[in-house]
Amino acid sequence: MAELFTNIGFVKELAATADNMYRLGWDERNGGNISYLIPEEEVERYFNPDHVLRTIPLGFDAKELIGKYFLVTGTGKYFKNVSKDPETNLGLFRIAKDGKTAELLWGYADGGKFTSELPAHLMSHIQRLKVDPENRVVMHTHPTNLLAMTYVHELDSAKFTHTLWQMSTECVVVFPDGVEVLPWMLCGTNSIGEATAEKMKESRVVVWALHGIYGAGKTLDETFGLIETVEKAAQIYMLTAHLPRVNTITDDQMKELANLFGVKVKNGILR
Ligand code: 2HA
Ligand code: ZN
Repeated sequence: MAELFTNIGFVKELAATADNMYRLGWDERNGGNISYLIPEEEVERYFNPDHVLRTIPLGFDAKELIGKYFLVTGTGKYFKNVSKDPETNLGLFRIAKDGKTAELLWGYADGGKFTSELPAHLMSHIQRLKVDPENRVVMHTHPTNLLAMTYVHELDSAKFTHTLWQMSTECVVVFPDGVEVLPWMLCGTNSIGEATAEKMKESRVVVWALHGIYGAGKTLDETFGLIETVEKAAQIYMLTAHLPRVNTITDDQMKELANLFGVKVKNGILR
């Protein structure tokens, strides 16, 4: 039975995403975490919703998400191990009627629990669902170049966004809502969760300075692609920041791109 569960589409999909992220060097040791909202009818194809293995306190109030199911990476677990042993490294739970408890239906097989960053994940889901009812994914990871960039670039969100947009032609089209940057904050807390969710009102990408990134989207592919694009831009920045800039993408060119692709760019960034 356990083996059967590892063949479920959404479990395989999340494991493949963790593999890709690990392979790119973004998720050293237990770095990174993913939460994936699974529609009730999908869950009920495989699981008896009345069969709760155990309950785990959330540590905050997620009443907006009561009854929703999430597949989430485990605390202390390594991305490199997810596809080898999904049942230990992932868990599928429902937010209980009190809004403050996770009802585990599958996973965390060694007695573990969800990521320490669950507040930032669930608070971000709540926020993104208000902006986009189809949002299903929140992803946190430590992309190398993006992290490096937060050591050498001003942390002003508008300036950071403008620099990233200049770093490759497709950026303004892939993340027209830009990135929002948070200063260094203590991770794993409700306060960084609240700050992240607040930023998620404005943007699907939130940078945690000197730590990593949060991305949100409708699918795992889309969210991974979003972070991949931001990270590629940061890589170009880190490859060129110390060299004289001879050429650049101008604001007018970015406006032309936005017009061509029909995207609305965040206000206050292009002149
Ligand atoms: O869970 O990345 O931010 C490991 C982390 C914490
Ligand atoms: Zn982290």
